[in-house]
Amino acid sequence: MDIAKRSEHNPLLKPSELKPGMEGMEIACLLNPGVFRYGNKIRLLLRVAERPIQQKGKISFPVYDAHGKTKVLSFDVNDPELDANDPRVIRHKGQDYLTSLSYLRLVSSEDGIHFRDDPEYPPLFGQGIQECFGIEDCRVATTADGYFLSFTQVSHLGVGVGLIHTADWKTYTRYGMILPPHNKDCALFEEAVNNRFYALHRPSSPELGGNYIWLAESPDRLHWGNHTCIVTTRKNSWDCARVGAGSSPIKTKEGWLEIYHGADEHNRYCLGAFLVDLHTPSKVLARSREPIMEPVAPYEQTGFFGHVVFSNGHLSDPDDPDRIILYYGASDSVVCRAEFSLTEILNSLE
Ligand code: MAN
Repeated sequence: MDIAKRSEHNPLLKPSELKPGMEGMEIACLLNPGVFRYGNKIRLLLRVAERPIQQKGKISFPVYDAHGKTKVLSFDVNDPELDANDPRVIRHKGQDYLTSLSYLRLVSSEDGIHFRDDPEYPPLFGQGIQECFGIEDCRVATTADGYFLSFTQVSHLGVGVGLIHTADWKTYTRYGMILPPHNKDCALFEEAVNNRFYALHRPSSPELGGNYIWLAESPDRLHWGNHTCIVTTRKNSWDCARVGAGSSPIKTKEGWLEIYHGADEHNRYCLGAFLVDLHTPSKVLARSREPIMEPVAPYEQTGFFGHVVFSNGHLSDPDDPDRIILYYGASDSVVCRAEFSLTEILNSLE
C-alpha cells in the first residue's frame, strides 16, 4: 500500500540543474537530503555525488589524498581484478572504493518546491582520512541547542557516523566520529526524553546479526551507550535485507513515529514506519506490515540505481499538524517531495 502523495513537480532537482561543486567533475547523482527551516526558508542539505566525466573503457572516481586534495583513481573496465557489478561501489584487488565522491550542499526555497543554490552557505566537504571517500546522507536534527548534523563518513577504513553542530549554517563544530564502523543511518531525537538524548542508528556485522535499527542513549549527544536493538529485518518481506532510520522521529500523542527505509534481497528500497513509546523509546508499539511508500513512479524506478525511494528528511506543517512533508532521493539520481497524513500513517501500523 502506497499512501504517499507525490508532488506534481517531481523530480524537484536533477543533477543537470546544478553546477558541479568540485573542479573538473560532473554531478552523477543528487540524493537523500537533510531538511530544516532556517531564516523563513525551507532548506535541503543535499548529498551531491560527483565524479570525472567517464571515458570509454574506464571507471574513474575522485578520492581525497592525505593532504585533503582531490585525486582521481582510474581502473580499466576489463581489469580482471575489478568487480564493478554495483554502480555505487567497486572492488579492486580486495579493496572497496565508491564510484563517486559525495559532499553536502545547502539549497533554499520559499515554497518548498523550487530550490536554489544559496551562495551565502558554502558546501560541506569531507575532511581528513575518515572522510576521504566523502560524506553522505545527512540527517538534520533541529533542537533547542541548534542544529545537529549526523551523517555517514566513508573511507577505506570503514563507514561510520559523524556529528557536526551549527547554529547559523556558516560556522560549524565538527565532533568527529560518534559511532564507529560499521554504522550509518543515525537519526537524533530532537528533544531529550527523561533528561537523556536518544538516537537511532544502524550498526551491521557481516556475520551474526544483520542490518538492524538500534537505539542509543547519551548525556551529551557525543558519547553513546546503552545500545538496544529495536527493529530487525523480516523474512520474506519488503524489508528482509536491511532496515535503517530516516530522520528524527516525529513526536505524536501516541508515541515517537519514525519513517524508516527497508530493502529486500534485490536492493529495492521502500519506506515504512514504526512507533515507539513516548517515555520509553526502546519499546516498539507498532510497525508497518506493508510499505507506506514504494518505488512506483518512473523516476523512482530508473536512474543511477533504480527502484529506490530513500528519505532522511521531512518537515511538519505548523499550520496543519497532520501534514508531513517528506523529501527523498529517487533512484539515487533526483530529489523529490511527497506528503503524508500523520493519521493515515498511524492507522496503517500494526
Ligand atoms: C545505501 C546508501 C543510500 C542509498 C541506498 C540505495 O543505503 O548509500 O545513500 O540511497 O543505499 O542505493
